[in-house]
Amino acid sequence: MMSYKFATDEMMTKVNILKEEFSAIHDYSPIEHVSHRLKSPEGILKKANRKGYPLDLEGIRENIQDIAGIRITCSFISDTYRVLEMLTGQRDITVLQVKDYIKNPKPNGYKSLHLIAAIPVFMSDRVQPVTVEVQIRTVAMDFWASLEHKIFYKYDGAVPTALVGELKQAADVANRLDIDMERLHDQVVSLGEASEPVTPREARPAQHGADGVAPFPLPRSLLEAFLAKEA
Ligand code: 0O2
Repeated sequence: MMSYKFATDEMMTKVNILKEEFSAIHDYSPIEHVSHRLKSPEGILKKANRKGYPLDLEGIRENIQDIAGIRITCSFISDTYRVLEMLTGQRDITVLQVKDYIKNPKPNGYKSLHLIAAIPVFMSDRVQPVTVEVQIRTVAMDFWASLEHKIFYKYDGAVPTALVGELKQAADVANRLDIDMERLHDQVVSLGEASEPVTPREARPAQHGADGVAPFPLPRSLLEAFLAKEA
């Protein structure tokens, strides 16, 4: 369990770096929220039993791939694929499997991207590759999945047929919302781009210093604060 906790910490750091970098440098971050959980020993045994996996350490380690779990929520569907690409492109992450339940939703309406990846955990005497499951989905998909999860457990898996139908309808509504919100977002972005006057690069005045290197632009307020301090 300790190695799974360390792997979760490492993956959380990776995701938080992406989130912070985007917030600091770009207008918005494709990552809205990130959370993590470790499956409890009881939950692990229940799943192993339900799936008929061998109930020993090796069997569990090989077959249960979501002991360490990270969940990332994004605003838009395109962001989920963008985040997946950013994570799978990192050199120390070994992609074991990608399950695309967005393109191929489960029959109940469940949508999400699942990345099963191995991440190296550096212990005092060895490097251990540890499996982590990263679920990436939109806020609307997450809202639906949380409620469906509660209902599933409330009925111990035997959800009444009427409710199953209503959940499927709610999943379709959530999907419609995702599509409409992304379309609106794209419209707003393209309107913003159209209203910005663009100066061709070659027409801009050269702003290089004596050493031929473009100066790093400092915000005016920062310069004024320095000058005021000096005075
Ligand atoms: P918990 O309590 O969230 O940990 P498979 O062998 O591929 O058929 P497996 O290994 O369970 O099944 O993989 P899968 O289907 O990708 O599911 C992994 C996790 O995704 C689940 O873990 C859930 O967290 C989530 N998930 C998958 N299907 C659904 C669904 O229909 N509804 C909701 N709400 N979540 C789902 P656990 O261990 O099942 O549950």
